[in-house]
Amino acid sequence: MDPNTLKQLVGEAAVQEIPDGAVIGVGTGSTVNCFIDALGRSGKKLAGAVSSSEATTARLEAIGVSVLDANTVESLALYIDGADEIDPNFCMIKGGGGALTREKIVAAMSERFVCICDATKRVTVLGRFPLPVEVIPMAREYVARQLRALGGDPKLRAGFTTDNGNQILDVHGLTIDDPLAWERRLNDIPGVVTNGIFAMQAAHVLLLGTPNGVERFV
Ligand code: ABF
Repeated sequence: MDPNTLKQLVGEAAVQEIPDGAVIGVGTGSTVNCFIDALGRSGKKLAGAVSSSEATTARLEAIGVSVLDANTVESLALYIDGADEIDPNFCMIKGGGGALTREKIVAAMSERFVCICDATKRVTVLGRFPLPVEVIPMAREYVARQLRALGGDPKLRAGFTTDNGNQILDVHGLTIDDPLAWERRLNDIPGVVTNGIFAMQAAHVLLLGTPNGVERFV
């Protein structure tokens, strides 16, 4: 089954997770785009959505969903988003799409994180995918030196600026065997806005697209 079909399957399955009339958080990426398209086809009514990126905002508004300012919402019923990697404890690497900061904020606002991805994203230990780290531009080289001292090989994501006006270092060569400790350690580096380890905001539900259909794990 081709990857896009798997994304469409999990996108459709995610629509079923949404309570009627809910306010939800929506992530970013191609799998999330399949979810938004399925939501548009479903006729399901939402009270609104908080978006994790300008790209997702545009796609939600195109299907008539009211995109709310996060500052006007206290909590969200659930958060639906993809991942670059997910481990057996539902800790993730995210940020390949460059939206990790707003994704982590909206995930933190949500009661339940539903991760939608295909089986290729499952790993035993995080780190094969280069870890995105959003940095304040004036601190980029300082942060890069700290990441090298931790054993990483940071590469500037060329020509890319996040929705927040920051830059991203993609860090190769890390073995993230303790995601929570690594997330906290990277958060402590001055100049780091967000790192792409989602351990404090791990998923609660995994909808996994497989050749046999969608498998649901909790
Ligand atoms: C997004 O989902 C990003 O955090 C992550 O990089 C991306 C995965 O994108 P895709 O669904 O296109 O594989 O939330």
